[in-house]
Amino acid sequence: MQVAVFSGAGISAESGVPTFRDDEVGLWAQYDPYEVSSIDGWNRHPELVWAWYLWRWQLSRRVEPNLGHRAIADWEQHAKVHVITQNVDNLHERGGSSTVHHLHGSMFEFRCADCDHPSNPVMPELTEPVLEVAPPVCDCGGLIRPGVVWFGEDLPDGPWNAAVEAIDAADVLIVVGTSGVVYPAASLPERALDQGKTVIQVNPEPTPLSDRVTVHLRTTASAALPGMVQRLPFLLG
Ligand code: BV8
Ligand code: ZN
Repeated sequence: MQVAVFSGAGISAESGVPTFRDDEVGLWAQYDPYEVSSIDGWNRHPELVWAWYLWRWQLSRRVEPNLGHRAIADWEQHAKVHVITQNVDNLHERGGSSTVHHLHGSMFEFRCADCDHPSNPVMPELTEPVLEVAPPVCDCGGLIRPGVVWFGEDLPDGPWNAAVEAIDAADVLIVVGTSGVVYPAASLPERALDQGKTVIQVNPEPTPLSDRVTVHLRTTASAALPGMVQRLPFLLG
């Protein structure tokens, strides 16, 4: 059996990572999230964007994978599992998943915004968020940026092609913790539905997919996913 999992910020929420649409508590609440996660925002005020990522990077290192991440990793004992994530944290990998496709990159990778040279910058230990921090500078003079895909940037071909292949090969798709509004990522569950596949959504709230999915479990990832591994064979008949 081949299982594909399509995840968003909601699966990291229970680990203590604010979702993308949470009202950012504190300093960046005054900014439109797209302002600090778009290529235009970076070009306008790199120090604001760098400080936001620095803070999120700090948060993500201090939290642990939750029961949802670990359940998805446990499924690998029963099926081939491809995790397709929009998240830029590394909680799926730390939760034990071995095949993770990061459609929107990773906040744990850095490169020069000008010459693309990979970078491993010395990151200051912040005890509290700081609104603006000057990004490190590459030897070429360019600014160091996080290895994430910002709004207005193309997705990386490798993870995208692997995700499409995983969707096409899957017997069942689990969509967990995403509001399903960001494209082209959000087109992947639609692709599975167009192919007539079983799609199970796990989300306490309705999403644009709710009317089309096979089953919408209106609950959290950590409540639904651990028990699902036993049910999957029955769901597939
Ligand atoms: C692209 C990385 C081609 C950064 C992210 C105008 C100009 C330019 C582009 C566009 C445009 N108009 C539209 C576009 C396309 C744009 C887009 O889709 N915009 C949307 C807003 C309409 N897309 C792009 O720009 C993409 N690139 O199109 O390239 C191109 C190139 C140039 C010009 C034009 C086009 C790139 C998009 C990638 C952006 N990067 N992240 C970072 O993370 O720091 S997006 C970011 O938000 C996330 O990665 C994620 O993908 C996205 C949505 O967040 P979610 O993960 O869904 O989280 P959210 O908070 O929204 O929802 C959480 C859900 O979890 C909720 O439903 C909640 O109920 C649920 N939940 C909460 N708790 C739990 C839970 N579920 C389960 N259990 C729980 N406990
Ligand atoms: Zn450079």
